[in-house]
Amino acid sequence: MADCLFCGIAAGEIPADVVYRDDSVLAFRDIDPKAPVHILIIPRKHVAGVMDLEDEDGAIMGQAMTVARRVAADSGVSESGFRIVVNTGQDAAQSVQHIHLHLLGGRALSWPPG
Ligand code: DGP
Repeated sequence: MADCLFCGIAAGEIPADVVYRDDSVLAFRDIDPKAPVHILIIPRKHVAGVMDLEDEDGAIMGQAMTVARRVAADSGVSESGFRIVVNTGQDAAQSVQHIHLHLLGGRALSWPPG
């Protein structure tokens, strides 16, 4: 989608530290990490947010979660633990309108989040 930052990253038009890619999903390091491991996992398909998901998107989001498992293992946090977050809408401070999983780990994470 034109003017979408994460579509630009998925297309290779905007640089990012990509840690995993396949035909449907991309994972790259967050530009402003909130933990020693902070990786964003996105579907290549443009979906603005959770409320924009269609029934047919279930497979690709399942693939994104499977990639999260792989990236967690590759990042060395599968034993210590990690958190997967999907910020959705204004109250969750979603700032990029292309659905993404945050994978956060490498330190003890407090709960509940702020
Ligand atoms: P959210 O607030 O949930 O929409 O998270 C968006 C995340 O995207 C935020 O943690 C910072 C990250 N981000 C914003 N711009 C860029 C960028 O140009 N490159 C990368 N790698 N991450 C970005």
